Amino acid sequence: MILYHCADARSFRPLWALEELGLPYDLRMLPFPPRFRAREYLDINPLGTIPLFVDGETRMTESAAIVEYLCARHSPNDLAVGPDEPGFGAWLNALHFGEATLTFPQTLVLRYSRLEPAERRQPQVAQDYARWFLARLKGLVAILETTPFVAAGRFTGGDISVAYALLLAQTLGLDGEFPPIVANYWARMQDRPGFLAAKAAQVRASQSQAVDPLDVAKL
Ligand SMILES: N[C@@H](CCC(=O)N[C@@H](CS)C(=O)NCC(=O)O)C(=O)O
Repeated sequence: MILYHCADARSFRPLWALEELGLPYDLRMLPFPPRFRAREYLDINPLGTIPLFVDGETRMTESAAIVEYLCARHSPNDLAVGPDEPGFGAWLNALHFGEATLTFPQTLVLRYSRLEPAERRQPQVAQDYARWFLARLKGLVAILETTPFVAAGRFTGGDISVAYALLLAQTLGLDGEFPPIVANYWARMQDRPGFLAAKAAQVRASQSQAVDPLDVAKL
């Protein structure tokens, strides 16, 4: 399995899943954003986005779908929730909630507060979408008030999808506004050996491949 990755970008979701599952993989680091800083990447992924995940004939570019694929295939009754389990709907919802509801608004914050050249930045847009993201955390608070994980009462790929959005929020400096129950969940997620192993793997791979990750936190 090959994973094309930029440090702490959405490709961190499949990287974390690979580490939780203890699977062998080839991690190919790219500078961010690859569309501009690694033009040759467009030859293998015309979208220019990361992740790109390759497993034999399978090619995938949606981070939450790759997490679902890996968990369903390699850990159907543990990191994935089966269709016969009561938490099945909650797990699918969490996989999508993490990306569509919690990550998407933050991409506008990233773009209009950091990525665009100074004259194109839009502080009002960045501020509005930061608020939007923080308001959407109410959905996570409601879940965590009844259970320590987002589905099935155990750690699953759904937690990887949701907690990645919290990692991005930390990068953007929004974590100080997490409600206490979310801050506690985020601390628990960061303590997981799989999370720490994924963090270490991206540092090692950046160094050995001599890729300057241009971590978004440094922009
Ligand atoms: N919905 C996709 C989004 C992929 C995506 O937009 N990735 C971002 C990084 S977090 C990217 O590659 N941005 C650089 C660009 O758009 O050029 C997913 O969840 O993987």
